[in-house]
Amino acid sequence: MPTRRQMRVGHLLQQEISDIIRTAVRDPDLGFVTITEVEVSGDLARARVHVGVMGEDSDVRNTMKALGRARGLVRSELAQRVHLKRIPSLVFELDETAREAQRIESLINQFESEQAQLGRPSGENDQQLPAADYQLVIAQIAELLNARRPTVILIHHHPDGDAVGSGLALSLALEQSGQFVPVLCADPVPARYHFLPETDRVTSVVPDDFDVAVVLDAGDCQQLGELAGIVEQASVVVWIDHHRTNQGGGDVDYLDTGAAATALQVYRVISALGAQIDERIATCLYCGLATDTGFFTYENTSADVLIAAGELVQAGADPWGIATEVQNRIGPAAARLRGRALACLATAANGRIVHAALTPRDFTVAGASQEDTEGIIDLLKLVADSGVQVLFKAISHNHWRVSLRSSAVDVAAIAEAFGGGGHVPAAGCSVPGALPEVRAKVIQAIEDALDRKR
Ligand SMILES: [Mn+2]
Repeated sequence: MPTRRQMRVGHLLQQEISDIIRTAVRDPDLGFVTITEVEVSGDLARARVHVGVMGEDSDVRNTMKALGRARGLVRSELAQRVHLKRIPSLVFELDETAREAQRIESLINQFESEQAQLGRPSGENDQQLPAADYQLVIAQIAELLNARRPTVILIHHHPDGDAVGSGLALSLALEQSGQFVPVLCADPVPARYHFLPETDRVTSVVPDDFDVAVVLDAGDCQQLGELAGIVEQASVVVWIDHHRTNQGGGDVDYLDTGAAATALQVYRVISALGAQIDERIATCLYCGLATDTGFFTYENTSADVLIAAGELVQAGADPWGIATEVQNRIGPAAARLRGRALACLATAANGRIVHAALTPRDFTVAGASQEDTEGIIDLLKLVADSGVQVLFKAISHNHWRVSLRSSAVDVAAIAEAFGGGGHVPAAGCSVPGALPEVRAKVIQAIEDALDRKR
């Protein structure tokens, strides 16, 4: 058992060595290193520095060699930074558990996505990794972002409160260490989120030079719309997402289907960065949490979510103000569109399916656009005993965007069958064809799913 003094010195060395490697070691062979632990001998003369290294085997070998070469430099830097009688000799050791954890996580992700493809309804039996198992990947992301390489953040097209809030929060946090990081999005920020700080950082203009891309809240590249190609251009891709259909694809994937919002994951990353959660960051993260949980009413509203929301309110987020901005801001066109959706509401499967459609004519008469459809699907939930809600929104007479909600069946699996995706209780897809056919096909798929449930 190490003494308390050994542990204290070990912890101090861990912090300082991480910082020295990040800021003072300029060896081009050095990859992404995370100092996982420093063990100090009883006489404080020797220290074993355990390191996790990201990447291929060759990256790991080169990095370990570079660390060996840097030993003298690290010790002399330490001598200037820490007040110890003598600086312990250092041995860098590869922490295989770190690589093992990464491997296991990717296996689990693969398993989950295979389950998703099989269309298996997942509910209470879903294998969910406890938050502790993500600590390593969170630390790796923090390490990478603290290295201050030119970075861009990418969020999904048709951005929602979680995408915009997560993107801006991370950009604001990175600004604290002097980095300006734009939030790239194929579409503009909807008006209801204009109250968030620095929304002009959300842009579709891609900077000439960047090295790292952080993808947030997008289930796959297609979700990035016209900016999908950016992922290929980055030398390192970090993917942070909570969609069950996400199959990974970044160099570092932090995929947590148990997280109610990407904002919750970004909150953990920002905390690991050592950034201060100020009022602006708290507002952005709270907005993400609130919008992805239907203002803390959907089934994904866990204790974790409420605890995080409480912390964010303590840090300055204003729940009433945010709810007012996001929810009570529909214009007359959106209100008319809601009316048209409710007026044509119909049911199927003995009332268990509630559906409505917005035709091109509905949009024209209401003077509304696609953006005005947000929230309409939630109105369909008002109908008692409806297990599944479906909204058909015209892209054209022969192409329909379909939103699905359910507390009874796995709508992500249904959406996937039509080439879409999403979460178990909330998903979407777009289906070509005339409305009667599209509606019949989708409702049949839901009825089949309901039958299988019986
Ligand atoms: Mn989300």
